[in-house]
Amino acid sequence: MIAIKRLNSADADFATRLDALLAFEATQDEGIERTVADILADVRARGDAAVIEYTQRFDGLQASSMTALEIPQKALQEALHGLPVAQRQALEAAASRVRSYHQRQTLQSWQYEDDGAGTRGTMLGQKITPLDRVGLYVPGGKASYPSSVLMNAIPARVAGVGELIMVVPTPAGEQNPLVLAAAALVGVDRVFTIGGAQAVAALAYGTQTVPPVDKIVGPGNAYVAAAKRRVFGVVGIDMVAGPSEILVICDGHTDPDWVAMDLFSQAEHDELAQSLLLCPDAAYIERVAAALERLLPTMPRRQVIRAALENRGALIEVRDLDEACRIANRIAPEHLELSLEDAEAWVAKIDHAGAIFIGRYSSESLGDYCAGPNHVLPTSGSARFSSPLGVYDFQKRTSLIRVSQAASKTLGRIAATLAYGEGLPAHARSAEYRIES
Ligand code: HSO
Ligand code: ZN
Repeated sequence: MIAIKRLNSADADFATRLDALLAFEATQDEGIERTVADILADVRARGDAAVIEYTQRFDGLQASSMTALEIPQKALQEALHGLPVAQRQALEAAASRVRSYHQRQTLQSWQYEDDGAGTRGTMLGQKITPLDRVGLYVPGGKASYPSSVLMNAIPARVAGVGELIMVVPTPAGEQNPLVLAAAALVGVDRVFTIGGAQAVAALAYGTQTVPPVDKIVGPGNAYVAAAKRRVFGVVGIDMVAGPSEILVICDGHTDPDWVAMDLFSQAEHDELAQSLLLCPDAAYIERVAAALERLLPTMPRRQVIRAALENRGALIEVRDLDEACRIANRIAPEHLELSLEDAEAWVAKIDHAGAIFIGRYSSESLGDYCAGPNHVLPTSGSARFSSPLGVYDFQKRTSLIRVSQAASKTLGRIAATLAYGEGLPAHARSAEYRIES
């Protein structure tokens, strides 16, 4: 039996139990923080030599120089050409769909003439510029996802980022050919086989060999997350993502096996992943529960799935679909499936979710790979205030101000008055010089 929690929104303790289920704080481990601070300082001071030492210590990878830790372009191309045809085609199809979705996100520069009374001839605007250089962190080992290489690199490329530097740890030298092929496909400029806090430090501060970047994106373990948090300010970072989450709202008319497998799909990522079902039909919930039991033994990753379902999963009976939507908004899940009749009509009721999958055929797994939208999404309720990774994360906005002579007098009087009010007379005089001219 899978000990997945059962909740009912009609129970008196429902709110408390839901809160307990959602409580997830990426704990800041003292030990990790100290280790990471030391590594960052050391790489900042000693550059390549420190990165080489840590890579040997943590990944068991011997290198006489940083050059030995860089994968040449030729090897990336070979990885791409060496892929089985089906994988190559799938990767290309996914990349092209993700590209075409993200092209629609590009921000455009704009400007307007301010021709109000006394300000004629003034132009105001916003100029959009891509970041010069971005670092992409790709985790090593089992959490190394080629799809994440596409999801992080493509929006950067679409934004027009000048240079993309990827880091990927290869413990004991083991490289993932699909990851390298994805890097080649999206045109990553340089790839280093380094990881952990030392790789984040190298990207943030630069070393003799690794050029310093302006922003670091991509998922990583607790050390990488801590390092990203610490270098924030020196460089930009994307977000510090928590474990994957899926919330399915079902009306009780979808094949229960589909819903069970959708719950498994995120559960198989991580023992702390969260899979939730909201449904008004108690009998249907039992059918899903039975499907979970029957299908689990067939899953190669059943241990991770079981742990996730038992740790943070739940089957939740609700009064009706309206209530389900209210609870979904409270949860603000990373992924929300509306497995409903006339699903599109319910989208209006959802304000907080990273991505909404509309209708019974829109399985969340399609969004992970190839639907088009980004799979880097806000987790742990942060969809209340943040958005999927996108092209706009790789573009900056610069304000443009061109004041006409006439407007300098009109605006000068307003500015000078406020400046004297703030006790900043140099500001006031600077504005007044133009009035007096
Ligand atoms: N669901 C994950 C992304 C992913 N799934 C990659 C499969 N591969 C992020 O929420
Ligand atoms: Zn996934």
